[in-house]
Amino acid sequence: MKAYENAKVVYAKYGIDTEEAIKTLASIPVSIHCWQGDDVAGFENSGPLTGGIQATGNYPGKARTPEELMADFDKVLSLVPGKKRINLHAIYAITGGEKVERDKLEPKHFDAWIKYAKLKKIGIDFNPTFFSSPMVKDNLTLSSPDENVRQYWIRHGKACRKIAAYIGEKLGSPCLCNIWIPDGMKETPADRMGPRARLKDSLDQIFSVKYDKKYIIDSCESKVFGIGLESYTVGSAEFYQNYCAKNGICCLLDNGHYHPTEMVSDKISSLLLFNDYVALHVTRPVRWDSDHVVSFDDETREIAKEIIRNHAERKVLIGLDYFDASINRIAAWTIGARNMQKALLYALLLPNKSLADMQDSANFTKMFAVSEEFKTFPFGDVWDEYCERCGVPVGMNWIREAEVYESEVLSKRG
Ligand code: RNT
Ligand code: ZN
Repeated sequence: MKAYENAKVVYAKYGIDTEEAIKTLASIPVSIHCWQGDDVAGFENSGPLTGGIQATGNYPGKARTPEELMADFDKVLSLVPGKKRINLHAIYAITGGEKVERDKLEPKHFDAWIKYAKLKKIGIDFNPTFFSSPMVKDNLTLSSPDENVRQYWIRHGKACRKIAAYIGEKLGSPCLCNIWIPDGMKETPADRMGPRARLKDSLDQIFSVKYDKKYIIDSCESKVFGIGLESYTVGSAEFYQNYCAKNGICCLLDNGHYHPTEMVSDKISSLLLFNDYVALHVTRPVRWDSDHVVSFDDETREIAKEIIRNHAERKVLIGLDYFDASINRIAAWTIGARNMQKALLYALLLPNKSLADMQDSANFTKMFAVSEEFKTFPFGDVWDEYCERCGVPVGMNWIREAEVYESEVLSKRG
């Protein structure tokens, strides 16, 4: 008997319909970040990556142009099953060689990406880029005491929201526009309130322009610290949770942005109770916000479980955020995206209702025992079947394709 047919029977014994799981999985979009393809470089050629984030490694073959990045992303799309979106940053504007200041960016600079997305039948998400710029002054942007600097970044934020709304309208799918700023301090500040008050005012100005929610979903991403900014982060978790709650904006949780034993999987339900949407940056922090490739690990599965068992597939906007420059970037992209989807499928193949009943009847012994037993259920056979139906390589076959692409395309890049 085919492995999948066997798995189907095994799961059916516990009331789990693998066909239903496959169908649901195919409907959940995962927004794949474009910045894994070039170590968050973008197309401005304006200098190093700043903002307290870092891509480490020097693996050859990174994309240097829009054409290369799109070609690489094509490859990834062919290796990752299911529904995908592409997550862009403002520094990936396609300006035809012209230098365009961040505060002067326009929707037309993303027309090529819109065309690409239409061709690939995927949605686009968007991020203003508040880092890697000479306009970041003393590590501050929207919270800068220098009014020139602050206004520049406010204009950038406004320009980006206009672009995001345009993208959402053109593609007929709301574009998540996520604001993350690196603003912070290496040393203990003398004034914590001042920068936060300025950030609050900057956001008020940026969000004063109203767009149709059909086209844009605004979010803000908090953080605990960055490299060289260890002592103070202006846009902290409390700051944004309060700002977002008051202003009807979506919180974006990056699971590298909390204290090491603080889990994003535990935060999702609280936010779901009060909000239309919760956005995620799924990543893998190793000892710090290292942005390692997403693994099929406990926390990724736990995040997926929170989405699935709360039936929040439409409310939780799943995005990936990592940038590993030490391995083949196509493989890094593919592994992380496939792992996110595997985690969702894993969660879909659990007896979620029975487990919740065991919890409510205080049968914690059985709840734990059953959860552990399911770890060795034939989940992989359902995953393989899913990949096959989606027309992407099954099991390890994708690795060969990434290797061929490396030798035929990536290795030829200077
Ligand atoms: C940084 C944030 C942010 C960036 C991307 C490139 O710590 O996680 O989301 O990683 O915008
Ligand atoms: Zn992030």
